[in-house]
Amino acid sequence: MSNNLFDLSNKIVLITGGTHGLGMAMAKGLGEAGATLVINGHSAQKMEAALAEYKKCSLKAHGYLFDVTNEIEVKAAIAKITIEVGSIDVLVNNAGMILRTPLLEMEVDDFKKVIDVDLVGPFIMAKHVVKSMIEKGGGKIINICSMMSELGRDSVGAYAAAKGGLKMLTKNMATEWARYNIQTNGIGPGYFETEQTAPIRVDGHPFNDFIINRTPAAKWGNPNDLKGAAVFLAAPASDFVNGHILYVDGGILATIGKPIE
Ligand code: GCO
Repeated sequence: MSNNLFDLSNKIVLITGGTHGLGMAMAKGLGEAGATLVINGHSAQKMEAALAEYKKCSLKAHGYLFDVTNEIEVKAAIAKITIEVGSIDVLVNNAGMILRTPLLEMEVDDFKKVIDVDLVGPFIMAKHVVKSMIEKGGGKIINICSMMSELGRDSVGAYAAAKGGLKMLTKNMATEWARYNIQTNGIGPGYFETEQTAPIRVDGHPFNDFIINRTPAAKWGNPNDLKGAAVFLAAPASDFVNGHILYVDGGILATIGKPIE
């Protein structure tokens, strides 16, 4: 069996929202496997700090600032990346946002904003990256889903709608593009130690206790726990995997949970 199943040398990986959090952790894993990283972000300050971090880790990384929900910006950025770095082999649709507001209180514009970033953005990105993948005979798309692709939770209804949609969009991308040797899959992170979850993770916060109880592994995930899933779905090892959402959740989706002691 080839020992290159997990080798990403000579692969160009574009990861949206790669300036921090889970995106940076997955990007580091992909870079450590040999990939050249193309990092999307929307903050020049965060990008500068992120590129310094990737350099400190001796990883090849290029930064591009653009809004994944703006098709004109996406088209221009992908054209620029293709000229300056090369054509994209792996797209990781990681950029996302969340607004924690009960549906009854949520403004329609806020609902639409979450859908735009978390669902329409990945569609726009994939639509414009897949063309060159088809031309060169293959590629990989990894959409970052969520526990909310499967479960609801108070106050994250827009996010759940978007991430549930992203799960099905992943399956439809797989359906339409697998014939071109493009594998489209998802990663569904459980609850991780990130900026996004910081407000609900503080010691003593009822949600923190809830997650520790609800997760069979009895802990929050460390972003580095996602590296393996990202490398697997970006590498030749997953060349016959299509439309699969790989949940990295410490067992949350495996169980109904246990009584709170
Ligand atoms: C929340 C959390 C979750 C996690 C992640 C779970 O408010 O419930 O932010 O949404 O971030 O998406 O998979």
